[in-house]
Amino acid sequence: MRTRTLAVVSAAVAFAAPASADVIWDEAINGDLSSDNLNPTLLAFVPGSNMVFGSTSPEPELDPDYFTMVIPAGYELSSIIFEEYVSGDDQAFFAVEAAAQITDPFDPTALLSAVLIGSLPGTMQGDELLDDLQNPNVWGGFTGNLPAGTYTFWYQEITTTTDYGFDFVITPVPAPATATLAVGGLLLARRRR
Ligand SMILES: [Ca+2]
Ligand SMILES: [Ca+2]
Ligand SMILES: [Ca+2]
Repeated sequence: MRTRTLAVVSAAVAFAAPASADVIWDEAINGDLSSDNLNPTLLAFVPGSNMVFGSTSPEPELDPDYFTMVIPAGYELSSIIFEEYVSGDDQAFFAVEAAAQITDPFDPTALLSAVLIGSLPGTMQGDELLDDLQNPNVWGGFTGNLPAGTYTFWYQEITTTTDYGFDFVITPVPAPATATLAVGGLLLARRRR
């Protein structure tokens, strides 16, 4: 059984929290993730595992879920595991923009990547999703891990109620030869744990 541990949800203390398999947001506890594409929920992602659980429903009104992460210098998003997917439909929509918002839900131009997940092999519960965002079946794409920066994710299902969960894994960037003092400090703090 999965143990859901609520992590501190505050941008101010991001990366001060311990690195462990934390649930950083669970809609059953913390409430709905923002449905406003221009004002996503800012989640305090930490090095290591960051689990986000939620649900969407088309009724009484459509419930898109938008949330923003900030990856600091020296780190990268290296994995997104589809932890949970319970749906009456066979697929759901998942997208990311390299910004603190989803600029326009009706225009994919600003999106970094958009995919349909939950139906094809490799996009099912338990699967890695970063490779699908890199090589999307809907829009965009990118090469390699997501580097330091601000990203907003968008999850949506329009036909049925859906429970979902993601584990966003943030790891130090390899090859620290060019690391700054600040990054070195972060790495040192991580090694001490
Ligand atoms: Ca929502
Ligand atoms: Ca929701
Ligand atoms: Ca995959």
